[in-house]
Amino acid sequence: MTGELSPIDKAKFVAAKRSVDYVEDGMRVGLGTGSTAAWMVRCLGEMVRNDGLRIKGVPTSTRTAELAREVGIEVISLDEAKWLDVTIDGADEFDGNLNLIKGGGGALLQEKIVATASDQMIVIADVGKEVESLGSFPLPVEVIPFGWQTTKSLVEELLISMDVLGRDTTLRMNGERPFITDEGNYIIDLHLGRIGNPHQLSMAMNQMPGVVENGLFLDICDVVILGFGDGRVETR
Ligand code: ABF
Repeated sequence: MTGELSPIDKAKFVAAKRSVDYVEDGMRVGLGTGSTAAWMVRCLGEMVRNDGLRIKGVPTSTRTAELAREVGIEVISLDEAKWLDVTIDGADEFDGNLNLIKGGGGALLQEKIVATASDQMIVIADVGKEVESLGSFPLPVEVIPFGWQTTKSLVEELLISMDVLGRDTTLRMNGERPFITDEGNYIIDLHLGRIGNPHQLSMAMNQMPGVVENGLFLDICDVVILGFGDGRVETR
């Protein structure tokens, strides 16, 4: 399954491989999105095909749904599952309190709904994702296309009123056109540098009518499995 891997891919792979130890027969499993989560989906697929593992997977994006079916995992919707035993997903950044920035891949809304509906959320990451404080990675905010420029201005005003260091905001593009999420929305990336009070920022942003959700995952993650380029794995 792996062949010759670069150190970064090896780090992602070993974290993903360790995470499937948390999955037991009969579980309903939230399947994350991104390159690290894709390794985890492939590992689970191998266990389904070779070891007779019986699980039901709830994917967090159309990309993950396709991959899960391809590797032999039974895919159901969150409404069919109602509640999940565990969700395993990647992240863009995590801090010492296991708070996260997610959404670099554009799937933050489904990822947050699925993670919140799980007894346990496990994050798998390469060592480059560990930070002292969140914010170097641009914070994605999913917004309704209607009036997105007005919403963007309101977000900028909020950043000023909250004295956030960086205030640059950009509409995420896909070539010449805005990037469109699985739910048909846009994403505005906030280049903040450092987020002093993530709880306050998250709550204030989510009160704006045009904002659907933001990429701060606070008090949701239970465990981070961290992979290193030399094949080591640590748990936070
Ligand atoms: C998803 O994929 C995201 O929330 C995060 O943006 C991204 C991480 O990607 P990768 O594992 O490819 O670094 O989990």
